[in-house]
Amino acid sequence: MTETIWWKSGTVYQVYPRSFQDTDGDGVGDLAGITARLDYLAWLGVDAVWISPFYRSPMADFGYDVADYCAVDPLFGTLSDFDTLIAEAHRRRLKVILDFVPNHSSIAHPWFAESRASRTSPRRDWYIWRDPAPDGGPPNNWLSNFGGPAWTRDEATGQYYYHAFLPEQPDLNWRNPALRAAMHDVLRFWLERGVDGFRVDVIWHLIKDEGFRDNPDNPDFAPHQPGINRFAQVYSCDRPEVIEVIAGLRAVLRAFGERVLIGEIYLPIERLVAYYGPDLKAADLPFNFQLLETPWRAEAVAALVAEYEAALPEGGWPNWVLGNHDRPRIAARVGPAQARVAAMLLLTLRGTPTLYYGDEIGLGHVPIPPDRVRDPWERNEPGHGRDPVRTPMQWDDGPGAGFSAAEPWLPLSADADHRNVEAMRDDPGSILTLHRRLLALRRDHAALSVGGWRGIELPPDLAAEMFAYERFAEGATLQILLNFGADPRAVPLGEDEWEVLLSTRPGRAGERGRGPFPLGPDEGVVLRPETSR
Ligand code: TEU
Repeated sequence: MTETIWWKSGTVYQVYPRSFQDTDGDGVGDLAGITARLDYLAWLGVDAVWISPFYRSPMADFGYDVADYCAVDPLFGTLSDFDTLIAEAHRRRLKVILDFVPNHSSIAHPWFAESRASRTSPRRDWYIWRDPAPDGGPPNNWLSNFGGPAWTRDEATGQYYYHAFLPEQPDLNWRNPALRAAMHDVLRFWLERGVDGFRVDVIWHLIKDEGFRDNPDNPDFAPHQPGINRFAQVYSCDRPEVIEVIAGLRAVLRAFGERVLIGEIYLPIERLVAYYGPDLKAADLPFNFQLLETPWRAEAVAALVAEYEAALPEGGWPNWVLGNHDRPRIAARVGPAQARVAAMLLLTLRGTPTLYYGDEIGLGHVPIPPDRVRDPWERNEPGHGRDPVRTPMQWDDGPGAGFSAAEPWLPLSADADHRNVEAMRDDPGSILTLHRRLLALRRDHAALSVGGWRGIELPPDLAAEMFAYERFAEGATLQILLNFGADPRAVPLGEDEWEVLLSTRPGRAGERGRGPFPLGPDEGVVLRPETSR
């Protein structure tokens, strides 16, 4: 029997709600805007939409600082807007995944106000408070991911609180059972409203070393890196006890049926796969960010895929990510020609793909003038800010690119007049059409959505610039050939007749032939051998 659980066979599309669609004319996207664009998502052919945080928040980190886990921030609308969104999504057979931010709250959360009020407050232990070091300084050497120390001293009680991110984002204490129970209730609140799963923010951070030991030096630290990399984060995160906490979250979800738990985890493969948990009882999909970190070279990507496939635990379902709201846009990293090859890679590898909004129209790096910088990380550590990857979706060539009637909160890309959905949707050569065809192909071929994967062995001269593999299910096999280079290649495939199901170059679908396959520069193809017709 072919596995058909939606989060295995489907594609996830990430929406950054500030930047998808504004309906109330304030230059910032909102929930009603997402609802208004659901027809687009259904047309595109994705299966689930993951929405970055829209909870009540002072927006110090644009919603990753939550002041009320069960309320919609007025900037984005109301709970009733949310109920409409989910009903309309489900009507179109789209699943809705929320962003759950359990590692830290906002400093404005009432829990923190109570916790900070006194050393004996019943909620004191819901956050992480420590006495100063003997010299009065921070309790240990842990650093903030956004620059500077991870400890802030609170004058009233003389202790420091820990924050892995901004001082406005105090870390919650997941060793405390009452905090855990309160957070489980938050999950139930949204599950009861019909959400289909959660992407859990920095899930590998939830538990810190019990002894708060100093992190060791990172011998590979280079000055161009963010300051956080000065130390290897072995004690501040990725502690073994976290797996049981994640299993607890997943158990809450499973009581509601087949809801998905996706964990945000920036760790190397050998550590990442531990997050499936014993008997696959922790994260359903530990986010695989390896494509964000691997150099865009055929051999490096081929080695990565083989390593990841080999490392997965028995029954653990793979997943792939090419972009998100924290990392450079794929089109900016690899250029427009290779961005098409990258789209084919993402949507033909084995495992659930997550597509970042705007990547389907090839949005690149949008320069942000100094007076428009919004990301606090850019202010703390210039050059590391994430505004350039969070700019508004471009829908048409009207004012504000159809995103907003007002000045958008971040600038549009300079080519918005032609890099937009309206201009690209009927263009057979556009990257948007390519995405739509790839998504349709995944739906039509079980080999692509749920089938197996194996690498195709290439002669060394081809392997340097090409990555090739097969996907197979129910007796059918498809071949995927990806040219990472700018030279044409003749790829030996045996004597069978081949048929092009889809190419990154328009106009080749349906082409048939025998003998070596003529692969163009920067071209990717999905082929069907005659034996699989
Ligand atoms: O990101 C966590 C995180 O580790 C990244 O910000 C990472 O530091 C960055 O990609 C550089 O490696 C999550 C959210 O995705 C991010 O937007 C939030 O700012 C952060 O957590 C705090 O909640």
